[in-house]
Amino acid sequence: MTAITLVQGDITRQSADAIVNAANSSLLGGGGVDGAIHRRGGPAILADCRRLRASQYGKGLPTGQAVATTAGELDARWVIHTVGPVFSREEDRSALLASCYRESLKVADELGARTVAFPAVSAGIYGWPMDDAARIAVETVRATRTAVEEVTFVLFDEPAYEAFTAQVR
Ligand code: AR6
Repeated sequence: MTAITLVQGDITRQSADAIVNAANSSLLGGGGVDGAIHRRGGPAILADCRRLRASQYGKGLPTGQAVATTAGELDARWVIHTVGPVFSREEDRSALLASCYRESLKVADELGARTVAFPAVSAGIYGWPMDDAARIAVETVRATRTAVEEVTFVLFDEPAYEAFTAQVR
């Protein structure tokens, strides 16, 4: 059983074996959590991302997938970058959002990570409604077979924290 913990705060201040980044396909950085992780983690993360682009992901990391790099200066061993779907009212992309959590946990298992911190993937710049993002996140982690012992959702603000709290009750 994987324990689920909720924290309100900045994920770049979190200590965990692996910290998950809500990245974009380019893997070359952006705003939101992605910007914060690269800022605080330092240039080693981007250097790893560039290597991954050159070796494996010339066309970018597909939505719903995950890949690990060093965590640089962060208090973690790895950053797991995952690409959430942009929210759409016309098309149900929930399976892709669930895939982000599943694939990140799969990468964590491959690395031997026992504690993993997630942000609310897709629930910022990508526009996913927070309540639904929280439901998919919690349901997917609960349904995933993994050796990860603790998943911590690090929620940036009070509404996000409340949305996740409603799901773990
Ligand atoms: N710690 C924890 N949560 C955070 C932090 C932080 N330091 N900063 C923001 N959040 P977002 P997305 C919350 O936009 O929606 C980037 O440009 C934020 O309030 O970071 O998946 C990427 O490069 C929200 O609840 O990720 C992509 O282009 C949640 O984290 C795009 O944004 C996710 O917001 C990805 O958009």
